[in-house]
Amino acid sequence: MTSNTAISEQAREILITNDRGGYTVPTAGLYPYQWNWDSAVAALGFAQFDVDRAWVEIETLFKGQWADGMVPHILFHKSDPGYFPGPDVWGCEGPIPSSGIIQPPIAATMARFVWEQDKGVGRERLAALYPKMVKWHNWIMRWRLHRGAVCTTHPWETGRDNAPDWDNTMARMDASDVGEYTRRDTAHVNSDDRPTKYDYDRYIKLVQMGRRLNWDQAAMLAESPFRVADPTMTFTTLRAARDLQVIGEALGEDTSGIAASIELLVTGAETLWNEELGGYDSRDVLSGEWAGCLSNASYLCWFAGVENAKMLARLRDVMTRVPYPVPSNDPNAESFDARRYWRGPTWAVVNLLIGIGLEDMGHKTEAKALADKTAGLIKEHGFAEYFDPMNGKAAGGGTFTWTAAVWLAWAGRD
Ligand code: 9WN
Repeated sequence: MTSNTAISEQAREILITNDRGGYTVPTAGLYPYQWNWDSAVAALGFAQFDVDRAWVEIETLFKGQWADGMVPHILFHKSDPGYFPGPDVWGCEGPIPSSGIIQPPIAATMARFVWEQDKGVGRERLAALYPKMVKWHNWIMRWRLHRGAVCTTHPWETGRDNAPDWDNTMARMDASDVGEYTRRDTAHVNSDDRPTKYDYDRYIKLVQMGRRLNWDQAAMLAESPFRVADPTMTFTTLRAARDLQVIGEALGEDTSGIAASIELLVTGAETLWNEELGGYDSRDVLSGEWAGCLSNASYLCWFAGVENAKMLARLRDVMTRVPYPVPSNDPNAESFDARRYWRGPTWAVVNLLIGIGLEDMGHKTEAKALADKTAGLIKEHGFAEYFDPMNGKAAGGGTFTWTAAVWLAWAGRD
């Protein structure tokens, strides 16, 4: 059995190898660019052995911030034909070629952790980032809110691409005119582990619409058939607001605007409670329909500082019933698929966020159990993109940046 020290050495090596100079790629080949939430987690990983490099990761991400405050989900620093859709398909005009959508805003939370790692050195770097992070937060509050919950305008925004949460909404979309295109993901990994063509047609259709509307938020709001209030966006935005408040106060800033955001988001989070499901769910704001999905994002309530006894009971149950928790979809659901991306597999990165929340909210036993189970998964099956929750087998891409970071910062800690 490989020792924890040797695994930590491998994890550091992955971060260093995936470093492209100021930013890391999630994994070579499959994802050759800088992804927003992957990068925030990479920063947390780097902070365990190179705090300066951790700051650089977040600073590079914010170099891609648009004038209106939006921070894109992908920054295409150097064009690479290995990924589709690339910069030519998105047609965006930010300071760095990019996509036109966002991802879960966990950068502020990770920046806070990096700063806490070394407050002396970090203060100046944090102070420079703070107004940019607030600007992005305000952009989300301006463009993505529905009854205080945060909406996603594309499945890719949530980072949970093919989660069953979007099935009803996607079924109402007509993508018959999307045209020919060549996917690149299935050239890198097994197509059974990836979203289907049906899903991809709709992903691309939404990109084509955004481009036609020049990525104008008001126009997209009026025209897009895809607008879903979801637990990932809502809980991570609420968490970011709480961290921005702490950071702002430490820097001596006026945080009253952030306090107002927190209040609104707390009420918004409760609009995601589906009593019939007995869990936090996604709701289509255009049709008013519940998705009826208990996902790993449902368990991000504690990450957002939201307590819920029913969710805690569910978590305890899933942790005993499922050999390698937390699955991205309820194993009892009809849509459950143990290997297909966000329709069943366990993601170490979401376990990290759930674990941080549990720890913060005083659920130490559950937090420790989840960290240990995640560590076991990585020890047995490597730094995979995600894992089969039933047998633990690795799936998707390998030598994954965020899985390495999860090991260093949380699961593999003594
Ligand atoms: C689209 C990079 C990203 C993650 C997402 C994950 C996957 C991209 C894709 O990879 O999404 O953004 O092409 O499948 O779903 O969470 O950030 O690791």
